[in-house]
Amino acid sequence: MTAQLFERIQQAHRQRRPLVMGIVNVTPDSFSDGGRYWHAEDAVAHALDLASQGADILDIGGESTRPGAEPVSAEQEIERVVRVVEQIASRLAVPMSIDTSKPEVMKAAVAAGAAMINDVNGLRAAGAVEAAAELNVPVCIMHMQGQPRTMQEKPSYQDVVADVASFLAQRSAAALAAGIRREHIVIDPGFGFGKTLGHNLELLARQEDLLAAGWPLLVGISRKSMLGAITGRKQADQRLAASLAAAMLSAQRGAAILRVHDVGPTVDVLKVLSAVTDATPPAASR
Ligand code: 8Y7
Repeated sequence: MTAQLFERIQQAHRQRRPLVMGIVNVTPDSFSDGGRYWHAEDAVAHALDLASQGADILDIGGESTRPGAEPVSAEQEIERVVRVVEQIASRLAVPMSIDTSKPEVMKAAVAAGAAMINDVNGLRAAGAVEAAAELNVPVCIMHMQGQPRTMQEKPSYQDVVADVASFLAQRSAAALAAGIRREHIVIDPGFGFGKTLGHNLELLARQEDLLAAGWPLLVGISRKSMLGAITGRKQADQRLAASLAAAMLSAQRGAAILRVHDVGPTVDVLKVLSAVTDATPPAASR
């Protein structure tokens, strides 16, 4: 029998060999008013492409969580993602996570074939933690300060790493209390979600501190504006090299899952890291 997704995540965490999660957006872009079918087919084609590039997990999202994005209803989100999840499940064996904060969407997507929940809101919506417990799948609990629409206005922390770790400890305790299995919990510092460039850099530099709680860590930095700020590249699709450098740094600091747009190039980065790790003598003999 092939290993369950949670076992693969735990193994990636223990061995410090991250899985690659490919991003599949099912959100209509603001410049296009093309039919919903078109967007669904597009998303499925993109998922097939990411799978062929070596994605271990596909993250399916029907609501934009970018800074300034407007919220969508549960009905709209379900309409966008369920058909896509079903079509991918019928064509691919690659497990999917559902990127949502809404319990109704979690239930509909898992019924359609999703095998994991990715909640940027850390299971704080009414009914979310109970839904995740009932669905009995791995769940990523992410930290965010504020709400997507306004989170970048004035992010503020005492000590960003300690504050994020404390939030994640509280939310994972709430998850356990609601009956979510210990081996199903994954945490995420939420790069770019209510954080300045300085906060994001400190979180990446001190990423190992977040491993102390023992949970596998998911990291999403791919193409984010922090990389634009560092490199001066204003267009997100010009941030491949910066994204690969960040993926490497995060992998070296113990990430268990890397959430990325550019799956194939990230897989190559991880192969190089793994090859050098395999060739590194144990500390005692150095
Ligand atoms: C993250 C995420 C986004 C992240 C997790 C983007 C949905 C913004 N970022 N989920 N989602 N972690 N777990 O630029 O960092 O991809 S959306």
